[in-house]
Amino acid sequence: MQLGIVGKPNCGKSTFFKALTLADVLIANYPFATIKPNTGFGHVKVDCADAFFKVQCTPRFGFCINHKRFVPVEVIDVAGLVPGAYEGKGMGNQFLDDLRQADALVHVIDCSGGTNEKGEPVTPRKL
Ligand SMILES: Nc1nc2c(ncn2[C@@H]2O[C@H](COP(=O)(O)OP(=O)(O)O)[C@@H](O)[C@H]2O)c(=O)[nH]1
Ligand SMILES: [Mg+2]
Repeated sequence: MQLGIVGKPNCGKSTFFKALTLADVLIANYPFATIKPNTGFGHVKVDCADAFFKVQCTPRFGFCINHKRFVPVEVIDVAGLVPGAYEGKGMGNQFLDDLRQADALVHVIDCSGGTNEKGEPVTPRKL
């Protein structure tokens, strides 16, 4: 299963990706720090059926520790989306190509308003 991370530039997509995968990626306060997509694996922790059988399983994918199964999920972190991308602005539609394979998308949102639609840092909105 592949999960795609989407959102405007400079909103924290690579930060979220790094937290999920522990991969060492460039995180920077300017738009389009990520140009080539980053891919890595995160794990979803679920109860394993091996507890019922009172054995320790050895799964082919991911791993199992103390009856907790860590199911691998591939994550892909791409360049940001800007207005006019369809006309070739920013990274154009290239990021859509990178994301096409994903089974699900996670939309990262900058709730602080500290980044404008082009990914440039601006004064955060007062709440
Ligand atoms: N205040 C704040 N800054 C964040 C948060 N997540 C990321 N950042 C900062 O936002 C900037 C852009 O982060 P990055 O992950 O490179 O964004 P991307 O362009 O969407 O991949 C960096 O300076 C990060 O340190 C957050 O939750 N809170
Ligand atoms: Mg990034």
